[in-house]
Amino acid sequence: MPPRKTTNSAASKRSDSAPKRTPAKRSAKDRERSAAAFDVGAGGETHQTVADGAARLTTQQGIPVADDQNTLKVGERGPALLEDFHFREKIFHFDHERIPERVVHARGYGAHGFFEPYEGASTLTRADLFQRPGEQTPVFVRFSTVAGNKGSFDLARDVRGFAVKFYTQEGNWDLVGNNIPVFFIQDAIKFPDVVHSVKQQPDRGFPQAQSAHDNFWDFISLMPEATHMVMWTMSDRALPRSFRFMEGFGVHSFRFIDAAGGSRYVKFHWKPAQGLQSVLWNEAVKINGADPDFHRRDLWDAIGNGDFPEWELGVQVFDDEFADSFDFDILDATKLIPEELVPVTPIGRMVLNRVVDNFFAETEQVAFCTQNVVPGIGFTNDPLLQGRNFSYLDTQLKRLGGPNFTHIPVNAPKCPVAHFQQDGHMAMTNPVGRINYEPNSAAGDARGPREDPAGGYTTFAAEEQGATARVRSESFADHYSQARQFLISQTPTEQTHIVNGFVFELSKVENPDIRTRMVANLRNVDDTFAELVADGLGLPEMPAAAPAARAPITDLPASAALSIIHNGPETFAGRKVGALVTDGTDAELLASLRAAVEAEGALIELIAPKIGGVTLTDGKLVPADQKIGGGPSILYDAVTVLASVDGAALLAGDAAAKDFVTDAHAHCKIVGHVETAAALLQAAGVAELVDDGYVALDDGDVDAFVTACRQLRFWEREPAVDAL
Ligand code: HDE
Repeated sequence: MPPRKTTNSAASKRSDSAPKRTPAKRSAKDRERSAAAFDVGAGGETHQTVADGAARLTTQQGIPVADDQNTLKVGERGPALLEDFHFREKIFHFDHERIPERVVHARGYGAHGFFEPYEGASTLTRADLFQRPGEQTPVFVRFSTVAGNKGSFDLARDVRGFAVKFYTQEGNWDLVGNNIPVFFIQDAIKFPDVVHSVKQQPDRGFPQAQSAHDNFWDFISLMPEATHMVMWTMSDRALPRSFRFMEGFGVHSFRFIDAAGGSRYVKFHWKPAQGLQSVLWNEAVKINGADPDFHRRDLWDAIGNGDFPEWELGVQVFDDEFADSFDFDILDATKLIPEELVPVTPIGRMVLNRVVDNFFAETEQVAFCTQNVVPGIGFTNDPLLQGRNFSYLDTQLKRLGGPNFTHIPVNAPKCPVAHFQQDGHMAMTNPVGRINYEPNSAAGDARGPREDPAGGYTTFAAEEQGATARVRSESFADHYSQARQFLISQTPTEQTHIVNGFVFELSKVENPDIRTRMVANLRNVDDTFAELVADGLGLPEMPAAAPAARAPITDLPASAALSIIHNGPETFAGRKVGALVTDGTDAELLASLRAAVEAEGALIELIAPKIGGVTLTDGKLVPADQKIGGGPSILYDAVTVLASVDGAALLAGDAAAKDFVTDAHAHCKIVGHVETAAALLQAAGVAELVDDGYVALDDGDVDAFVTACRQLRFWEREPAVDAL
């Protein structure tokens, strides 16, 4: 077949496929319209054909397509024909591209990697993936926010989901956790209520992806059991700098079953090798505008750059004796077990080293189910966990449209699968042969699979007794003691952020009674703390403390493990410096700065007046990574201001350049600067405020800058800045 002419002429293409009308029959108006349609329809695009060696375009049925630009019509302007099967199939498929988004955790981002156990893990559980030290088990991880819809922004003040699917040789194990070790509620029956209260209000359809509104705080203020959790969600934990810099928790107590069939309780912890790090609220608000995809981009870029994020899996293992002696019920998901009481034992590590090929196929279709456990891992009676074990399977049916979602590659086990389940929507892996039932009298392979009493999953034989009742155990009644323990475990900087978090959120609440009720609850956590919140809200008078179901324990010791600042990294590795440059920036300094930052395992991006770049002192043009305004300092962990005298004079009148500096200062970032940039610092209003978080780079001491960056923030500046 002669290659079709590649042309901008839609008219000539149209004449290939559309029934022809003789020019004589066309009115002048027709010709005019046709010419206009040609101009608009062509849109300047080149119609690309197989002539350049590309694969042949087909329909879903494999039928080769000759024209993908025009629907089938009668005449050039005539009615479209229903027989246009290519058009109908294309639009039909497009109309059905979306599947229901997750009712919670709709916005998320996933990646592939592996898990490998350490020596000794096999003594704790018979689970196959822990048996052979160093042997890799593939994993898929999806991080998420909870409240926002799929298209919401990444830096919501919210809990983050941390869901891991282990494709073990004995089936898929899903550890569906969060980045906060406790939860809002104790019993699964309240889950729809807490989720309704936080998501957009049903009449107006907003607010989106935020808890700062009446419905949420109304519910929370009436649910004392949520107090511990909201201490966490008002803290920096709810504003992670990156998925890479946050912890993960299984939250519930699970069971480890060992080779002898013995059971001990276990709580799971993921600790990031990169150290913990969060952003400030004022920063988060701005990041959401500048880059709503900040977290997903970070993960995508880090893996793409070969800077593979890594977490250590740790476990707190304990027995009934500890459970009985503990001040709280180990089945209560609003409580944690301090690491000082039961240490976290590292049992393996997880590395994420591969981004998805297709977001929809993998990240959107991945179906986590808490009830996916493997031999060696079991449940407890935590009423939240028991409820989840119903919910996740049920939700997958709705989202993925049928019972065969395990046939989708991201959900399919990577071990042999054999059963007599069959048919249903989209059945992809189908049994062969005649036998689809058991028992059967067939022989050999034709028999199909059989149960394995010794190696198969056996539920731990827990002794259970009691009368059927809808009750909440008395052992779940303490709602405030651990909230207080969390508070006193924070550094003063972090405590201030928690106060600010409550003040911000409750200031968005329109009904003053809700604010008062919430402060009344917080009095049970700590009086001074409650007073600070009340003062921030301008509450006319302090309410009496809310009646507590059980008097709080006030002498629980602080736990350093609960603070982010106490668990920061010792390096600046994995972080990013934003360097503001102009024409005339010192080439030598920039080169040594880049070398020092990269030697630390961090990245540097150049931000310049124009994306085309700047000419340095050596006369060379270096391209920029961002134009000022597109690369505000909120997107970086530390900044340097390297403008030349002329460049600084120019930028002193540029609002985005001034914001770059002012924000870096307000967000307590480490700022490297040169004397020549003084005019910009002056214009940004920080020239007189230079403190120990500023590093002068004029003498080329780039190492001092990198060393300062390791502290991530210069928190001593914060009281003076008060960037609420
Ligand atoms: Fe979930 N949760 N959840 N949850 N959850 C879902 O399942 C549910 C809870 C968590 O990246 C849903 O597939 C109930 C605690 C994560 O795909 C749904 C209860 C924790 C993800 C569901 C809880 C979580 C979900 C929605 C109370 C931390 C995202 C879509 C009993 C330990 C997984 C879906 C992903 C998702 C139900 C409480 C973590 C509706 C009923 C506690 C990380 O099934």
